[in-house]
Amino acid sequence: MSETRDTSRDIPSGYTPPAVWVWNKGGGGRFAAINRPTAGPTHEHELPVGRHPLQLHSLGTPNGVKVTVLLEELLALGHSGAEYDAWLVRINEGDQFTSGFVAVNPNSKIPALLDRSTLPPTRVFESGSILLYLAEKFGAFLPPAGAQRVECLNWLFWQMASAPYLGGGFGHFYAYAPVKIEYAIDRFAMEAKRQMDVLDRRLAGSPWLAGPEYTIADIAVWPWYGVLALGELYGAGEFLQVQDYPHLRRWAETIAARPAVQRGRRVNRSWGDPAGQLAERHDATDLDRPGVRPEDSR
Ligand SMILES: N[C@@H](CCC(=O)N[C@@H](CS)C(=O)NCC(=O)O)C(=O)O
Repeated sequence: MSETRDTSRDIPSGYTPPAVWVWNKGGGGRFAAINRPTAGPTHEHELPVGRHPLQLHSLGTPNGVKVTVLLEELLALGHSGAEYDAWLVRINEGDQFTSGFVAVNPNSKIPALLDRSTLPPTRVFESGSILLYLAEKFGAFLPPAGAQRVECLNWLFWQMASAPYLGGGFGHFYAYAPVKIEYAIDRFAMEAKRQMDVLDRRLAGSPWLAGPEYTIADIAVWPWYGVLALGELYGAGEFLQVQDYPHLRRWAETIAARPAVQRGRRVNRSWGDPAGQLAERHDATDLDRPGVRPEDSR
Protein backbone atom coordinates (compact mmCIF):
# COMPACT_ATOMS: atom_id res chain seq x y z
CA MET A 1 0.00 0.00 0.00
CA SER A 2 1.35 3.45 -0.91
CA GLU A 3 2.60 5.51 2.05
CA THR A 4 1.31 8.70 0.43
CA ARG A 5 -2.26 7.42 0.33
CA ASP A 6 -4.88 10.01 1.42
CA THR A 7 -6.56 8.41 4.46
CA SER A 8 -9.01 11.24 5.19
CA ARG A 9 -11.89 9.51 3.39
CA ASP A 10 -11.29 6.15 5.00
CA ILE A 11 -14.00 4.68 7.19
CA PRO A 12 -13.50 5.20 10.05
CA SER A 13 -11.55 8.30 9.13
CA GLY A 14 -7.80 7.68 9.22
CA TYR A 15 -8.14 3.89 9.33
CA THR A 16 -5.11 2.02 8.07
CA PRO A 17 -5.15 -1.79 7.99
CA PRO A 18 -2.63 -3.18 10.52
CA ALA A 19 0.19 -5.46 9.38
CA VAL A 20 -1.68 -8.48 10.75
CA TRP A 21 -5.46 -8.78 10.74
CA VAL A 22 -6.95 -9.43 14.19
CA TRP A 23 -10.47 -10.74 14.79
CA ASN A 24 -12.62 -8.03 16.35
CA LYS A 25 -15.37 -10.17 17.89
CA GLY A 26 -17.63 -7.20 18.54
CA GLY A 27 -17.29 -5.90 14.99
CA GLY A 28 -20.99 -5.11 14.72
CA GLY A 29 -23.30 -5.85 11.83
CA ARG A 30 -26.22 -8.18 11.62
CA PHE A 31 -24.15 -11.35 11.49
CA ALA A 32 -21.43 -10.42 14.00
CA ALA A 33 -22.64 -13.05 16.46
CA ILE A 34 -22.21 -15.98 14.05
CA ASN A 35 -19.27 -14.93 11.89
CA ARG A 36 -15.84 -16.24 12.86
CA PRO A 37 -12.56 -16.79 11.00
CA THR A 38 -12.33 -20.54 11.62
CA ALA A 39 -14.24 -23.60 10.42
CA GLY A 40 -15.30 -26.80 12.17
CA PRO A 41 -17.91 -27.58 14.81
CA THR A 42 -18.30 -25.51 17.96
CA HIS A 43 -20.31 -28.10 19.88
CA GLU A 44 -21.48 -31.71 19.79
CA HIS A 45 -25.05 -32.20 18.61
CA GLU A 46 -26.49 -34.83 16.32
CA LEU A 47 -28.89 -33.93 13.52
CA PRO A 48 -32.48 -35.12 13.82
CA VAL A 49 -33.61 -37.82 11.37
CA GLY A 50 -37.10 -38.00 9.89
CA ARG A 51 -38.86 -40.79 8.02
CA HIS A 52 -38.19 -39.72 4.42
CA PRO A 53 -35.16 -40.69 2.30
CA LEU A 54 -34.13 -37.06 1.82
CA GLN A 55 -33.17 -35.11 4.93
CA LEU A 56 -32.80 -31.39 4.24
CA HIS A 57 -31.28 -29.08 6.84
CA SER A 58 -31.96 -25.55 5.74
CA LEU A 59 -33.58 -22.15 6.15
CA GLY A 60 -35.90 -20.21 3.83
CA THR A 61 -33.24 -17.83 2.51
CA PRO A 62 -32.67 -17.62 -1.29
CA ASN A 63 -30.08 -20.43 -1.17
CA GLY A 64 -32.44 -22.60 0.84
CA VAL A 65 -35.46 -21.82 -1.34
CA LYS A 66 -33.70 -23.15 -4.44
CA VAL A 67 -33.75 -26.65 -2.97
CA THR A 68 -37.26 -26.66 -1.52
CA VAL A 69 -38.63 -25.32 -4.84
CA LEU A 70 -36.91 -28.13 -6.75
CA LEU A 71 -38.18 -30.76 -4.30
CA GLU A 72 -41.73 -29.42 -4.55
CA GLU A 73 -41.43 -29.35 -8.37
CA LEU A 74 -40.24 -32.98 -8.37
CA LEU A 75 -43.13 -34.02 -6.14
CA ALA A 76 -45.57 -32.12 -8.38
CA LEU A 77 -44.21 -34.14 -11.33
CA GLY A 78 -45.00 -37.35 -9.43
CA HIS A 79 -41.52 -38.30 -8.16
CA SER A 80 -42.58 -39.72 -4.80
CA GLY A 81 -38.94 -40.54 -4.01
CA ALA A 82 -38.41 -36.81 -3.58
CA GLU A 83 -40.40 -36.79 -0.32
CA TYR A 84 -38.35 -35.00 2.26
CA ASP A 85 -38.02 -33.82 5.81
CA ALA A 86 -36.99 -30.17 5.97
CA TRP A 87 -35.41 -29.33 9.32
CA LEU A 88 -34.91 -25.75 10.42
CA VAL A 89 -31.33 -24.55 10.87
CA ARG A 90 -31.33 -21.34 12.90
CA ILE A 91 -28.17 -19.79 11.52
CA ASN A 92 -28.47 -16.77 13.83
CA GLU A 93 -28.26 -19.17 16.76
CA GLY A 94 -25.29 -21.12 15.39
CA ASP A 95 -27.08 -24.38 14.46
CA GLN A 96 -24.77 -24.66 11.43
CA PHE A 97 -21.81 -25.22 13.75
CA THR A 98 -23.03 -28.41 15.42
CA SER A 99 -20.98 -31.58 14.89
CA GLY A 100 -23.93 -33.16 13.10
CA PHE A 101 -24.37 -30.30 10.63
CA VAL A 102 -20.65 -29.97 9.94
CA ALA A 103 -20.50 -33.69 9.12
CA VAL A 104 -23.00 -33.03 6.30
CA ASN A 105 -21.58 -29.66 5.27
CA PRO A 106 -18.02 -28.86 6.39
CA ASN A 107 -18.64 -25.31 5.16
CA SER A 108 -21.30 -24.70 7.89
CA LYS A 109 -23.86 -23.08 5.61
CA ILE A 110 -27.38 -23.99 4.65
CA PRO A 111 -28.67 -25.77 2.63
CA ALA A 112 -27.31 -29.25 3.39
CA LEU A 113 -28.86 -32.51 2.24
CA LEU A 114 -28.42 -36.09 3.38
CA ASP A 115 -29.74 -38.74 0.99
CA ARG A 116 -30.45 -41.79 3.15
CA SER A 117 -31.71 -43.85 0.21
CA THR A 118 -28.08 -44.73 -0.61
CA LEU A 119 -25.78 -46.97 1.42
CA PRO A 120 -23.91 -45.29 2.97
CA PRO A 121 -25.99 -42.07 2.97
CA THR A 122 -24.79 -39.43 0.52
CA ARG A 123 -24.05 -35.96 1.83
CA VAL A 124 -24.64 -33.06 -0.57
CA PHE A 125 -23.72 -29.46 0.14
CA GLU A 126 -23.61 -26.23 -1.89
CA SER A 127 -27.03 -25.41 -3.29
CA GLY A 128 -25.84 -25.77 -6.91
CA SER A 129 -24.49 -29.23 -6.20
CA ILE A 130 -27.75 -30.18 -4.46
CA LEU A 131 -29.81 -29.03 -7.48
CA LEU A 132 -27.60 -30.98 -9.87
CA TYR A 133 -27.66 -34.08 -7.64
CA LEU A 134 -31.45 -34.11 -7.39
CA ALA A 135 -31.99 -33.30 -11.07
CA GLU A 136 -29.73 -36.19 -12.06
CA LYS A 137 -31.19 -38.55 -9.48
CA PHE A 138 -34.74 -38.02 -10.76
CA GLY A 139 -33.93 -37.25 -14.39
CA ALA A 140 -35.87 -33.99 -14.36
CA PHE A 141 -35.34 -30.23 -14.83
CA LEU A 142 -31.96 -30.89 -16.47
CA PRO A 143 -31.70 -31.50 -20.23
CA PRO A 144 -30.15 -34.97 -20.63
CA ALA A 145 -27.42 -34.03 -23.11
CA GLY A 146 -26.21 -31.62 -25.73
CA ALA A 147 -26.22 -27.87 -25.99
CA GLN A 148 -29.24 -27.32 -23.75
CA ARG A 149 -27.62 -29.24 -20.91
CA VAL A 150 -24.47 -27.15 -21.31
CA GLU A 151 -26.53 -23.96 -21.35
CA CYS A 152 -28.37 -25.09 -18.21
CA LEU A 153 -25.06 -25.68 -16.42
CA ASN A 154 -23.73 -22.36 -17.73
CA TRP A 155 -26.51 -20.48 -15.96
CA LEU A 156 -26.39 -22.68 -12.87
CA PHE A 157 -22.69 -21.94 -12.40
CA TRP A 158 -23.28 -18.29 -13.32
CA GLN A 159 -25.72 -18.02 -10.46
CA MET A 160 -23.39 -19.67 -7.96
CA ALA A 161 -20.57 -17.33 -8.91
CA SER A 162 -22.65 -14.16 -9.23
CA ALA A 163 -25.00 -14.19 -6.24
CA PRO A 164 -22.28 -13.53 -3.63
CA TYR A 165 -21.90 -10.08 -5.23
CA LEU A 166 -25.63 -9.54 -4.86
CA GLY A 167 -26.02 -11.01 -1.36
CA GLY A 168 -22.64 -10.61 0.30
CA GLY A 169 -21.91 -7.42 -1.63
CA PHE A 170 -24.96 -5.33 -2.45
CA GLY A 171 -27.39 -6.78 0.09
CA HIS A 172 -24.87 -6.70 2.90
CA PHE A 173 -23.79 -3.10 2.42
CA TYR A 174 -27.21 -1.72 1.40
CA ALA A 175 -29.33 -3.47 4.02
CA TYR A 176 -27.27 -5.10 6.78
CA ALA A 177 -23.95 -3.33 7.44
CA PRO A 178 -23.93 -1.19 10.61
CA VAL A 179 -22.66 1.81 8.58
CA LYS A 180 -23.71 3.05 5.13
CA ILE A 181 -20.57 3.18 2.96
CA GLU A 182 -21.19 4.98 -0.33
CA TYR A 183 -18.18 3.40 -2.06
CA ALA A 184 -19.31 -0.14 -1.21
CA ILE A 185 -22.98 0.46 -2.05
CA ASP A 186 -22.05 2.08 -5.38
CA ARG A 187 -19.69 -0.72 -6.31
CA PHE A 188 -22.17 -3.50 -5.63
CA ALA A 189 -25.29 -1.65 -6.88
CA MET A 190 -23.49 -1.29 -10.21
CA GLU A 191 -22.71 -5.00 -10.28
CA ALA A 192 -26.25 -5.98 -9.22
CA LYS A 193 -27.67 -3.88 -12.07
CA ARG A 194 -25.17 -5.30 -14.54
CA GLN A 195 -26.16 -8.83 -13.51
CA MET A 196 -29.87 -8.01 -13.93
CA ASP A 197 -29.06 -6.69 -17.39
CA VAL A 198 -27.24 -9.94 -18.24
CA LEU A 199 -30.39 -11.87 -17.35
CA ASP A 200 -32.74 -9.41 -19.05
CA ARG A 201 -30.85 -9.71 -22.32
CA ARG A 202 -30.82 -13.51 -22.16
CA LEU A 203 -34.53 -13.64 -21.35
CA ALA A 204 -35.37 -11.20 -24.15
CA GLY A 205 -34.60 -14.00 -26.59
CA SER A 206 -35.44 -17.13 -24.60
CA PRO A 207 -38.42 -18.11 -22.42
CA TRP A 208 -36.16 -19.80 -19.87
CA LEU A 209 -32.48 -19.47 -19.05
CA ALA A 210 -31.40 -22.76 -20.62
CA GLY A 211 -33.69 -22.42 -23.65
CA PRO A 212 -37.20 -23.73 -24.28
CA GLU A 213 -37.54 -25.60 -20.96
CA TYR A 214 -37.79 -24.63 -17.29
CA THR A 215 -34.72 -26.14 -15.57
CA ILE A 216 -32.63 -26.05 -12.42
CA ALA A 217 -30.94 -22.96 -13.89
CA ASP A 218 -34.21 -21.04 -13.48
CA ILE A 219 -34.73 -22.59 -10.06
CA ALA A 220 -31.26 -21.48 -8.95
CA VAL A 221 -31.48 -17.94 -10.28
CA TRP A 222 -35.08 -17.07 -9.37
CA PRO A 223 -34.84 -16.86 -5.53
CA TRP A 224 -32.10 -14.24 -5.93
CA TYR A 225 -32.62 -12.29 -9.14
CA GLY A 226 -36.30 -13.05 -9.72
CA VAL A 227 -37.25 -11.98 -6.22
CA LEU A 228 -34.97 -8.92 -6.59
CA ALA A 229 -36.66 -7.99 -9.89
CA LEU A 230 -40.06 -8.30 -8.20
CA GLY A 231 -38.88 -5.71 -5.65
CA GLU A 232 -39.02 -8.20 -2.76
CA LEU A 233 -35.32 -8.44 -1.85
CA TYR A 234 -33.58 -5.93 0.45
CA GLY A 235 -36.37 -3.37 -0.16
CA ALA A 236 -34.24 -2.31 -3.12
CA GLY A 237 -36.79 -2.28 -5.96
CA GLU A 238 -36.86 1.49 -6.32
CA PHE A 239 -33.14 1.97 -5.57
CA LEU A 240 -32.16 -0.43 -8.36
CA GLN A 241 -35.06 0.60 -10.64
CA VAL A 242 -36.05 -3.00 -11.26
CA GLN A 243 -38.85 -2.03 -13.64
CA ASP A 244 -36.14 -1.36 -16.23
CA TYR A 245 -35.69 -5.14 -16.75
CA PRO A 246 -38.99 -6.19 -18.39
CA HIS A 247 -37.89 -9.59 -19.66
CA LEU A 248 -36.43 -10.51 -16.29
CA ARG A 249 -39.66 -9.42 -14.62
CA ARG A 250 -41.83 -11.39 -17.05
CA TRP A 251 -39.79 -14.49 -16.26
CA ALA A 252 -39.83 -13.74 -12.51
CA GLU A 253 -43.61 -13.35 -12.46
CA THR A 254 -44.15 -16.55 -14.45
CA ILE A 255 -42.06 -18.54 -11.99
CA ALA A 256 -43.64 -16.88 -8.95
CA ALA A 257 -47.05 -18.11 -10.16
CA ARG A 258 -46.02 -21.79 -10.19
CA PRO A 259 -47.74 -23.69 -7.34
CA ALA A 260 -44.57 -25.67 -6.51
CA VAL A 261 -42.64 -22.41 -6.20
CA GLN A 262 -45.26 -21.00 -3.87
CA ARG A 263 -45.01 -24.15 -1.76
CA GLY A 264 -41.22 -24.27 -1.79
CA ARG A 265 -40.92 -20.63 -0.76
CA ARG A 266 -42.73 -21.33 2.47
CA VAL A 267 -40.66 -24.28 3.61
CA ASN A 268 -38.15 -23.44 6.39
CA ARG A 269 -39.38 -19.87 6.44
CA SER A 270 -39.67 -18.80 10.05
CA TRP A 271 -40.19 -15.04 9.77
CA GLY A 272 -42.51 -12.53 8.10
CA ASP A 273 -46.19 -13.06 7.36
CA PRO A 274 -47.32 -16.14 9.36
CA ALA A 275 -49.33 -17.35 6.35
CA GLY A 276 -46.07 -17.58 4.39
CA GLN A 277 -44.23 -19.62 7.01
CA LEU A 278 -43.62 -23.30 7.47
CA ALA A 279 -40.65 -23.64 9.80
CA GLU A 280 -40.33 -27.37 9.20
CA ARG A 281 -41.85 -29.76 6.69
CA HIS A 282 -42.20 -33.44 7.42
CA ASP A 283 -45.24 -34.24 5.30
CA ALA A 284 -46.83 -32.73 2.18
CA THR A 285 -49.92 -31.89 4.22
CA ASP A 286 -47.82 -29.61 6.45
CA LEU A 287 -48.07 -27.07 3.64
CA ASP A 288 -51.83 -27.00 4.06
CA ARG A 289 -51.32 -25.59 7.56
CA PRO A 290 -49.90 -22.06 7.60
CA GLY A 291 -47.67 -20.78 10.37
CA VAL A 292 -46.51 -24.20 11.59
CA ARG A 293 -43.79 -24.10 14.24
CA PRO A 294 -41.12 -26.84 14.48
CA GLU A 295 -42.59 -28.27 17.68
CA ASP A 296 -46.01 -28.53 15.99
CA SER A 297 -44.72 -30.70 13.17
CA ARG A 298 -42.41 -33.09 15.08
N1 LIG B 1 -22.60 -21.11 -1.79
C1 LIG B 1 -23.45 -21.58 -0.73
C2 LIG B 1 -23.87 -20.40 0.11
C3 LIG B 1 -24.72 -20.82 1.27
C4 LIG B 1 -24.92 -19.66 2.25
O1 LIG B 1 -24.28 -18.61 2.16
N2 LIG B 1 -25.81 -19.90 3.23
C5 LIG B 1 -26.05 -18.91 4.25
C6 LIG B 1 -27.53 -18.56 4.33
S1 LIG B 1 -28.14 -18.02 2.75
C7 LIG B 1 -25.64 -19.46 5.61
O2 LIG B 1 -25.89 -20.60 5.92
N3 LIG B 1 -25.00 -18.64 6.45
C8 LIG B 1 -24.60 -19.03 7.75
C9 LIG B 1 -23.18 -18.65 8.06
O3 LIG B 1 -22.53 -18.03 7.21
O4 LIG B 1 -22.72 -18.96 9.15
C10 LIG B 1 -24.66 -22.30 -1.33
O5 LIG B 1 -25.15 -21.82 -2.35
O6 LIG B 1 -25.09 -23.33 -0.77
